Amino acid sequence: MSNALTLYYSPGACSLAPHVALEEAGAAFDAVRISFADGEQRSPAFLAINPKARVPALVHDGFVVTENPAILRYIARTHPAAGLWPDDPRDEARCAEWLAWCASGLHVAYAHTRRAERYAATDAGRTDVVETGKAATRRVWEEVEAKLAASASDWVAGDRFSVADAYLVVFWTWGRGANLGYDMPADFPSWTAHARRVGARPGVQRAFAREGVALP
Ligand SMILES: N[C@@H](CCC(=O)N[C@@H](CS)C(=O)NCC(=O)O)C(=O)O
Repeated sequence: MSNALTLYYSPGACSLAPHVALEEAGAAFDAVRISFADGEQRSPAFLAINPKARVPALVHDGFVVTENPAILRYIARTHPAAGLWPDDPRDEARCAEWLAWCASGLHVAYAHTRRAERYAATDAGRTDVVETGKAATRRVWEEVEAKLAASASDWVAGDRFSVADAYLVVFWTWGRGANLGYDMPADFPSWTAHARRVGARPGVQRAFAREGVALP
């Protein structure tokens, strides 16, 4: 059996998390770029891989995994030597907690600011969704900052880098993006210190470079 591993990603999107994880795992993989500008996430070829029309999608010997928490766990499980998933039960719970929060809290709050058409049908409704979403996103970003400020560890789940750190750094990059326009170092200093620790890692740097995303 071949050992083909392919990540479908779009530059700067949430697929940057598994991209980082694969590089940190030292995996041999193909990175296939999906252009949102060209609507490639809705192309028949991509819908055959992920009918949800979203990245990331990971394909391993024909086995398709979607959804960041599942993909990140799968990468960690299939590359155990990289130690990307904590061993200690409490660190593991913390890692799973961060993955869930990133997917259902940070990402969903942000989606209201960027993809209002998913949530309202009228101009007035969309304006309200964006404004309410921006307030909700700011609150959740402040919650992340408070957690990191209170943490004694360099990493979010235990005392070593894990897939949770790979996921969290994506939202740091979205914070500095034009849509939110936060001054991340000034307003979120503990999160910025964490993002810079993540960004100092060679595997992280390879993934950011391939996607053309500036390091924290
Ligand atoms: N719950 C999914 C969300 C995936 C998702 O929303 N991906 C975005 C990029 S960050 C996407 O593919 N958007 C394409 C679109 O909205 O058309 C996960 O965590 O993997």
